[in-house]
Amino acid sequence: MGILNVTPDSFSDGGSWFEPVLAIRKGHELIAEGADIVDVGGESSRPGALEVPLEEELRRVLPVVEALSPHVRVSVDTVKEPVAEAAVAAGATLVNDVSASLWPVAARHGVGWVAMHRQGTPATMQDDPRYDDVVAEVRDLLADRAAAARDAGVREIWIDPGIGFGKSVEHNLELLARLDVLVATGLPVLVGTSRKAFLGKLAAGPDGVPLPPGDRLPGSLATATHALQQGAGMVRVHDVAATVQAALLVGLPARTHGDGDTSTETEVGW
Ligand code: HH2
Repeated sequence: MGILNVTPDSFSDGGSWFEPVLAIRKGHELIAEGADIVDVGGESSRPGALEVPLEEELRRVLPVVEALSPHVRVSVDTVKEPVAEAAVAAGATLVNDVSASLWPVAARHGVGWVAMHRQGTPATMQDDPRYDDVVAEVRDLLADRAAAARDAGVREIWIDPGIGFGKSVEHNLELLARLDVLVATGLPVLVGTSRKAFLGKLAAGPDGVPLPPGDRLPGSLATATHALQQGAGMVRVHDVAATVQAALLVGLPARTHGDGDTSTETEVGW
């Protein structure tokens, strides 16, 4: 799943493709790099982010969804029901829901739904996140929501531990280390670590200064391949080409738009 933030303020790519024409071009790049899904979002959910008014979020997201959906599967990254509704009408077939509450939209329209776990809201979620048992609490919440969605008739349900959403560095690492617990629910698992702050903190130099988002590719690749090896069915990433390559190199059957069979290709030179 390639990330396409049509926002001025996303934590790593904010403002880079805020104009629809640039966002659509970026979407085509993600497709060419091997994204199976392009995830279009019009509101940042980074810690401290402010809510975007409904009309503005619709203005950002809809032209991009409409332009890309004939070419690739499009998901809409929103917590607003009217945005999810409108994006589905414009061609999105997956609702990526960091609030884990929009399953009625997916049920009404027969589209897929991603339920992500978060504690708190972006305004305060990183202040002092606490859990007795982060892995069990995340699993239980997601399993409950998935059961409600299934009862409502949703057929495609993904669960996502919500790395960085009301979680300390240790919480994130524990969730990644025990991903098997989520996989054991039998629901397909999506994981999003790409360029997130905990990677910058873990890789901080001797001065203790965390790496900025643009320098977090190594950690992003390591955690994405780890997640896939632990049984995640999908990773949500900014750097699609590098992630596909990393997944292939460790022997994972990364899906691409071809048939994925590279065995007959001739190697030239080194
Ligand atoms: N992370 C972000 C946004 N949406 N959706 C799912 N399912 N899982 C995630 O981990 C996830 C998500 C945050 O990353 P990004 O979109 O790059 O940043 P921002 O929220 O600042 O736009």
